Amino acid sequence: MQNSQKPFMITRNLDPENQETPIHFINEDLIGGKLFYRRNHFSYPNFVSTFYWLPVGGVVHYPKTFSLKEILGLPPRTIKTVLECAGNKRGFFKPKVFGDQWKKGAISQGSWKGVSLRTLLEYTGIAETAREVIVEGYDFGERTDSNQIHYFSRSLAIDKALHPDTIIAYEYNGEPIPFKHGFPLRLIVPEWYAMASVKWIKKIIVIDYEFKGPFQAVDYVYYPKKDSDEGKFPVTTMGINSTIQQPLDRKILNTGVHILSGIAWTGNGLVTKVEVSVDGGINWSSAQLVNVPERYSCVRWSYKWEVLKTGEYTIMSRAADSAGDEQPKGAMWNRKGYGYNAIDVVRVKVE
Ligand SMILES: Nc1nc2c(c(=O)[nH]1)N[C@H]1C(S)=C(S)[C@@H](COP(=O)(O)O)O[C@H]1N2
Ligand SMILES: [Mo]
Repeated sequence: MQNSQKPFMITRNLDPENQETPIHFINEDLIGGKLFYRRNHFSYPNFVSTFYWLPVGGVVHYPKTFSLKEILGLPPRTIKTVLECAGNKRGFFKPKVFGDQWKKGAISQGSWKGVSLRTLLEYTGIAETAREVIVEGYDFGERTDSNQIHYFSRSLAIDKALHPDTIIAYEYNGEPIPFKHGFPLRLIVPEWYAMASVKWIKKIIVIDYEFKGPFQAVDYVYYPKKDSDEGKFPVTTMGINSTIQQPLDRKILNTGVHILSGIAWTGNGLVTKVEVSVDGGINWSSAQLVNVPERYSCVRWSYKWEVLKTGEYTIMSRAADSAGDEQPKGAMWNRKGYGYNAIDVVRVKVE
């Protein structure tokens, strides 16, 4: 019998649209546009894509405005990557923090085709004094903290901007990028939390100073203290992380064999190991990696669990990466709730 049931998005907000992926029910390697989480700071932008041009200026030798056709004609680069919102799993921080209470679904994976930002900057050249590259989106709105209107824009330090895998994408999974995910052009910055991957690119500006826009210098900054900004530092690469997809939290199971499964990913090298505990973290066993770890991508893992005794069980997953990082027992608390990557936990009852 064919199972025609389909998962749906989990709504956190409608305008701006913030919806999470039903990650527990997704086994595909590439997440299609329909179930790709949506995270927006503002209402969707209005612009006429038939008149689309991309200006690249600032401290460059030859400022240039690229047509879409020109960009499509440059040597392409395709990157399969995870995009994870820095606020993914925010809802699990203790004490709780303010902001959308994302659970585990503010994450996607897909294949992005485009041109290296580096290639565009080779056409314009960059001044010796160049320090950062600002990428600005078409969407804008008023911020709650300042009542000022801002465009969504972010910068990258020159070395990151010139990394060949930092691309200006025009295709997602072999199709033009879906509008909600940044059509026609979106910056993709692998290994970094997804705030860096600016959608609906309006312009690119090379600067010789430090960019201080609010999505750079106010938001997407870790503030370890509740009442002061002491010790703050910017949000950049994704931490080592894993998510148990099955079984779901608080599931009731029978005795016998159950396959525990999930995903693991990192912004620092490769996932090297995923371990599972079925006794609340006392004993750990290696999970089987279902696919060979690749840079930028999720690893799928599974573990065959035979349970003969009834009772309550705490199941955990813990991943490690080639940078030598391992998921911590508790996430590093920070006021805005970014980068939650504690060991994943679900509880089940066997009866
Ligand atoms: N122009 C623009 N780009 C943006 C954002 C935005 O609000 N506007 N949100 C950022 C954040 S915080 C995330 S997590 C991802 C979300 O991308 P998605 O909606 O395609 O999942 O886009 C990033 N790029
Ligand atoms: Mo995000």
